[in-house]
Amino acid sequence: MKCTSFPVVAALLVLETSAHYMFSHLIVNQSTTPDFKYVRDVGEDPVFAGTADSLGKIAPQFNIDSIDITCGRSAFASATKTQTADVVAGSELGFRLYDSMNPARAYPATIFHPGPAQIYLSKAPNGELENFSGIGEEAEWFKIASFTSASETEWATYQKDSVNFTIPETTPAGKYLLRIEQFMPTSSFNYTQWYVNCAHINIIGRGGGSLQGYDFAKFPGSYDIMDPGLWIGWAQESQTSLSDYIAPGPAVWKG
Ligand SMILES: [Cu+2]
Repeated sequence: MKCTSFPVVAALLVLETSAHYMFSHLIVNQSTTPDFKYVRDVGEDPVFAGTADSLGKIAPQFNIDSIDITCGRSAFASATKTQTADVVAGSELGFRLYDSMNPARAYPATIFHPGPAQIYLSKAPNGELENFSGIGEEAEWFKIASFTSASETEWATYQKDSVNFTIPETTPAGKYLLRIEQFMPTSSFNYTQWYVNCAHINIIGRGGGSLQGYDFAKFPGSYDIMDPGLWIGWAQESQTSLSDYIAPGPAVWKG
């Protein structure tokens, strides 16, 4: 399914929005926490502003050079009202899609667009998450999980309602932005759809892992639309094996 950034045909628009989603729930200790309790709330795509069922919030982004690609649309505006979840290093966390607990909702809460999902951490300077946008020089993002292909023809997270991963056991203790990105690479130039959200977490643990020499990412900044991991025919129409897919960004840090 293709996505248009402008509502050219109303019928198409309805179909397309049925496929969108956002990661509003953090999963901690195997429980799904409330919408936007630990995840920064986001603004609406103006095209869908004021529509029911948060269509404006779940609408994808297309511009990898936008500051909204860091944590979602206008997410920094929610920094002071986002709570911080205590998390023990070595434990499993997850992001769950908006309203996946309500099966009565008109659209399916699954990762409907085929593509990879990746998880990043960036430590808040001075432990002040409320003052940390995750954007610019002070943000040093390192990748802790990358979900690409499950087989030659299937993406690992396709049609799942959550993405689960482990915080490396030796991650230095402290307050972090935890970022999820899921996107649909396309063969149409600069048409990759992005779903991005960030949670506030306080990592507790013995630490000891070294990030010295790690090639930190910047959002925006590190991703290039010319990267074959973003702009290719890897989506469903592709004949190429997904096993050959290489995700953008630095290596996964294992602690
Ligand atoms: Cu779409």
